[in-house]
Order: sequence, then structure tokens, then C-alpha cells
Amino acid sequence: MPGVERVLVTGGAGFIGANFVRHVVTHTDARVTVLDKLTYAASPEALADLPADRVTLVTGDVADTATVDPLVAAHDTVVHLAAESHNDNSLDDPEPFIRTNVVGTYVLLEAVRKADARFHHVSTDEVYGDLALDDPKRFTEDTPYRPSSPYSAAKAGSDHLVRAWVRSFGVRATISNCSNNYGPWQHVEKFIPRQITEVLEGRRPRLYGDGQQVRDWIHVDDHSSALLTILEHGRIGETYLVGADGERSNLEVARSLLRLMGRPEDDYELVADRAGHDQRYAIESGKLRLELGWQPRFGDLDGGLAETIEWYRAHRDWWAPRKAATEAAYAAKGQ
Ligand code: NAD
Ligand code: TDX
Repeated sequence: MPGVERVLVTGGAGFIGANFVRHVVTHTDARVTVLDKLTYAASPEALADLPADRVTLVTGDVADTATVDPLVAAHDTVVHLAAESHNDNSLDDPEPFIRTNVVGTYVLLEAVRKADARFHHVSTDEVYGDLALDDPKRFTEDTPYRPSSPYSAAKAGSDHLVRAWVRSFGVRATISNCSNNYGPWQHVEKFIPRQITEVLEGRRPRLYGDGQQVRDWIHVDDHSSALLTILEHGRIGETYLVGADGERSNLEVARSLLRLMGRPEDDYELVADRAGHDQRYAIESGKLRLELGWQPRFGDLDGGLAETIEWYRAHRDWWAPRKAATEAAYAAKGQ
């Protein structure tokens, strides 16, 4: 990639980060340093088979200036994925969300300002709040910010910091706001891997509330290709929405998973709802497609889900210990 030779990927041992690092190694000649605190959500295993002369893992906190400043100075590009990422956790304890998502982004922005590095901020469609189930609209780059949860409010705050550092200090940054990702290495606390592993353990998928909430699903490899496209061709100061027209209700996804796994489609349970549960997310990604020529490759959600089910079948040793701890926490909340 021209101009992108030494890339620092924060949160590169997490779900999207690890898939993105693999994508960069496969599709470019860049050398990658991962900066990751290795929280409960990290999977350094996901990086283990990548070539050591292309990928280096540094364990550290994005909110720690002493760690961040010298690392950023040694790279031409920073792709920022490190975050506390789970809405349910942010309802139980918001503090790490403020520290990592807001303060961590501030520390990185100050570092890229000093080093004059290119910065890409990976954010979420949740900053726009939610849409009603019967509303035909989708989110665009012009939708006003209206976040609902401590997680999405912290991500919204981090987006605002990035825009302020572009305008006030001339930092060379772009932002992307992506819809719900699925694919390999996603933590079992999240909806799709939780339901797949429930079924693999002989239990039933667990839907919050009435299961009618809608999410707009994208395969993580399509998110990775969008991030690379923005790094290569994105205009500084711009925001790009990333989505693959994958709107489905949670109930529809659960039914698909049950069918693909050979179980009756109504073999699910309705459990306690999430506080402040966002009803619907939907992304209009025309700007990224028309201006930068990006296209998703995984058009068929059921095909992507079938591959993901097979991946979880083959990686029980990785998810089983995480599953036990995650389910104990959900059980305490009636979920
Ligand atoms: P994840 O929870 O799987 O991974 C997050 C990673 O960040 C982990 O490896 C963790 O150890 C690391 N981390 C956490 N705090 C850190 C800190 N203080 N310093 C350094 N590293 C730290 O999350 P994910 O689902 O891969 O999401 C990655 C990014 O993409 C996040 O910024 C998230 O907001 C954004 N995003 C996620 C989705 C999604 O559907 N998962 C959709 C849109 C945007
Ligand atoms: O067991 C469950 N049952 C259930 O019905 C779980 C874990 C979730 N849900 C519902 C809540 C949501 O409507 O499924 C939907 C998806 O839930 P999550 O996987 O927790 O994702 P969401 O809250 O939509 O946020 C995700 O997408 C945007 C990521 O976790 C965020 O990091 C990203 O920013």
C-alpha cells in the first residue's frame, strides 16, 4: 500500500482487529504492530500463525501515554480498534468504557498529532441511536448523533474528538462507522457466537425481550476490506458508513442458525430484555461504494452463518473457557 508501510493496529488481538491484521498481511506488504491490553476480549491465538517478520504484538494500554507516544512515532499509520465493545457490559460498569474508548482515543490523537501519523478511527453505527422498526430510513453520514448506551455514548465521544483534532490541529484522520459484524474469533458474549455455542452445548438460543429488534449484519472480512479501501483511497477528514444490506431481526437470525444446525426453528427462549435496548440499526453505505468503489463479498447471510457455525464447531478449545465465564454472568441477570 503506497504510504502505508508501518501500521500500528490498536485492539489488534480482538475480534475485528485480528481479522483485519490477517487481511493486511494477506493483501499488502505492510508490517503491522498490534497494541493490545489483552483484556478478557482478546485472542492473541488469532495472530499466532501470522509471520513474525510481518506482525509484532505489544501488550499495553491505549490510555497510557508512555506506551503510546513512542509506538506511534515509529509508525506511519494508526488504525484504532481498541475499545471496550459490549453494550451489556457497559450497562453493568461504564467506567472502563470511558477510560478506554474516550481517554484512549484522546491519548492516541495527541500522539498522532505530535508524530504527524495518518489515523483511522474504527467506530460504530450505534452512535446514531436507533430507528423504529417501521421506519424505512437508514443511517447516513449526515444522521444526527443520538447514542443510547454508555458504550455507544463513549464511541460517539471518541468520534467527536477525532473530528475536533482534524479541524483544530490538522490531524490526518478518517472515521468509519460500521454495522454489526460476525465471523471467526468473535467473543461468545456477542449475539451470533452466543447462540451458535448455546446450540453446540445442547441448549437453546436466548433472545432478549420479544426478539424483534433488527441488526444490519456484515461479515468481518467485508469490514476489513472496507477499512483497507479507506486507508488507501479515503479523503482526510471524511466519515464513511460501512454496511452490507444485511438487515435481519434477532429472531430471524436465531431461526436461521437453528435450521442450519438441524434443530427446530422455534427451539429458542425469550429472556430478560436489555435496558434501553436499541430497536433497529440500518446502514446506507452508498458513499463508500460510489466514491471509493468498495463492494461487500459476502452477499448471502445464511452462507456466512453456515461458515461461522463450522468455525465454532472446529474451535471449541478456544471458546469453551470463555463460554463458562460469560454464561455465569448472563445467568445472574436472567439472560
Ligand atoms: P473486541 O472486544 O473483540 O476487541 C477489542 C480489543 O481491544 C481486545 O483485544 C482488547 O484486549 C483490546 N483493548 C481493550 N481495551 C484496551 C486498551 N485500553 N488498550 C489496548 N487494547 C485494549 O471488539 P471488536 O468487536 O473487535 O471491536 C473492535 C472495534 O470495532 C471497536 O472499536 C468497536 O467499537 C468497533 N466496532 C465493532 C463492531 C462489532 O460488530 N463488533 C461494529 C462496529 C464497530
Ligand atoms: O444473548 C443475546 N440475545 C439477544 O437477543 C445477546 C448477546 C444479544 N441479543 C440481542 C441484542 C441486540 O439486539 O442481539 C442483538 C445483537 O447484540 P450484540 O451482539 O450484543 O450486539 P449490539 O449490541 O448490536 O452491538 C454490536 O454491534 C455494534 C457490537 O457488540 C458493538 O461493538 C458494535 O459497535
